[in-house]
Amino acid sequence: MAEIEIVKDIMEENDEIAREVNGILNSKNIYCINIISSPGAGKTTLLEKTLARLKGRTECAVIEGDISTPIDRDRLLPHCDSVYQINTDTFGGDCHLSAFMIKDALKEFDLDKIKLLIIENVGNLICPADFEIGEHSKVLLYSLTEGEDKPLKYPVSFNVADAIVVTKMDLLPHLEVDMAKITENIAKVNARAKVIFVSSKSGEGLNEWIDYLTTAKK
Ligand SMILES: Nc1nc2c(ncn2[C@@H]2O[C@H](COP(=O)(O)OP(=O)(O)OP(=O)(O)O)[C@@H](O)[C@H]2O)c(=O)[nH]1
Ligand SMILES: [Mg+2]
Repeated sequence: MAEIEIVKDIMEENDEIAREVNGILNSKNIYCINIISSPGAGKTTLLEKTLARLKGRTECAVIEGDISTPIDRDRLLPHCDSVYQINTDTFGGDCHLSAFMIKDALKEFDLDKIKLLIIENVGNLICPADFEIGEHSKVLLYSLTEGEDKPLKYPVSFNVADAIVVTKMDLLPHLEVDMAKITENIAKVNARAKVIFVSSKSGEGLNEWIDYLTTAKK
């Protein structure tokens, strides 16, 4: 019982800080998305392409979340000056980002110069779905190589998403993947999310993704 109370307190405190973060972002007119996926679904690769396309159009900042290493930050720095890496091993190795980490990270940016804040959460299809971090929308990436059953096995992550981006579409000819099943299983757990099919390698769907990102409303 006591353990349940502690977990409840942690979640309530996190939600309160998330509301604070959201308020800061709103006061600066910054739109924020939280990208969630399993490890390796293609988050950083999609961000490389996204930042390259948005250069000169939209002022972006990125917060990278990983348990350790600055690898993803270093991949994005050539495309964007404002990239900050959070390594959760300094907070005990959490498998997700928390709102207090984002609140601290905001101090690293000139918020008057940013229009879009993209947060790449720790690669994990379970914990990030439970933690609000002040974002306006959650985007779930789902790569073709993960199999058709993932929406059914990880329903919470799929359900909280405002948009679901099916990645690595260029691999379709090489995989035994049933696209109808993928679409059907997504719809079973989340019928309201916008679903976008992309390949960061071939460029398929990237225009639609960029349109979604730049026209998304708070
Ligand atoms: N064929 C193909 N491979 C891709 C695509 N996008 C990413 N990859 C590959 O998938 C692997 C993982 O990509 P990342 O972008 O690092 O994935 P991630 O989700 O950021 O990974 P973590 O941050 O570790 O969770 C890399 O080898 C990429 O080159 C794609 O559209 N097509
Ligand atoms: Mg990554």
